[in-house]
Amino acid sequence: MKERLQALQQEALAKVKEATTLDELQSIRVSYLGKKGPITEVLRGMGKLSPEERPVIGELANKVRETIANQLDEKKQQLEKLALDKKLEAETIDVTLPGRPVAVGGPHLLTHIVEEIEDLFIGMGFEVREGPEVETDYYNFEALNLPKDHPARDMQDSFYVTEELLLRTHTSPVQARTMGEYKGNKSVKMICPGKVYRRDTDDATHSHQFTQVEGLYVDKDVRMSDLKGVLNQFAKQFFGEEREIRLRPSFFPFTEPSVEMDISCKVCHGEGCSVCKGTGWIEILGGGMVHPRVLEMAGYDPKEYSGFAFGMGPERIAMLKYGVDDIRHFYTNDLRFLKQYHKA
Ligand code: 2NL
Repeated sequence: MKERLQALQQEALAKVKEATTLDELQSIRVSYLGKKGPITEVLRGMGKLSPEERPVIGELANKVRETIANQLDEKKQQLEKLALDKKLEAETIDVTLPGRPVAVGGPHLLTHIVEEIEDLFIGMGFEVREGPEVETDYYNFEALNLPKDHPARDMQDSFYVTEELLLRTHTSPVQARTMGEYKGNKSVKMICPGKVYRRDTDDATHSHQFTQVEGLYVDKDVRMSDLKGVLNQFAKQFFGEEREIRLRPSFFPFTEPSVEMDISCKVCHGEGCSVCKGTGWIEILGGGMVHPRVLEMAGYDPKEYSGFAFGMGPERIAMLKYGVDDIRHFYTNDLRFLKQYHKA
């Protein structure tokens, strides 16, 4: 019996040593140490042994069982470690691989232009103000000297939300609101950039939604010469020191007198060419002295206060500065167009 146990141990240990998978180990464990295994069988047959032999064989059988079990455990750990190493090896990340490029966006050309305009006016002491895009009829028209029967208020020209509400057709209502807030006791020096809406058919030079930057300076003793000085400063900083400006008489319901401002053509410097259509000048904005009715409606006494106002379209300004030939380029988001103007 002793020999049989020793032989079993040897046999089992040899099999454990050769085993290469966890499944194999498990079947060795079942066949040698299981309830129907040879060692259990030996222990079951102990009754037939003499009282002297019984403790010796019992001890040996337990030892054999223990030895086999220990070896099985040890081998199991080895195989598990091997499997883990293999798995880790397969999952190795090569940190030296170059990364995938990430597409980086940038400010839209219009955003860039508007910020540039803002900076120039901030530099001259103007504050930047914004207001609602859905406006009341009062602030969009009435407060700007556009009475109910004025042709600019035609339903055909504006997007109405209700009888009294519409998408603003210019950013002037922001200025009318600001003057109203100041209650006629304070000077106002502001610009207001933002989106405006008109019921137009889109083409190369028209869009139903576009951008406007308007400016307003109200104080005691503001004159047309102040308007000319501020706009001249703006034009030279924005377009270049060599550009000249000129003012022509014009008409807007909210200013009197009204002007339009041209800058000298950068291509021909006033000689006349195809860019300026032979005139030597390019129109860039409109403005004038705030109409006394507009001051009055906002709570200012026109005998004490005066002001100038102007408005420009950043799309038109960007088109002139960069030679963009179609206003729709600003809204159709063709990256080939937009990327040309990305700054680092
Ligand atoms: C243009 C012309 C203009 C104004 C805007 C204005 C605002 C107030 C009072 C008086 Cl609160 N005027 N704004 C005045 C003249 C012209 O815009 O061609 N814009 C694109």
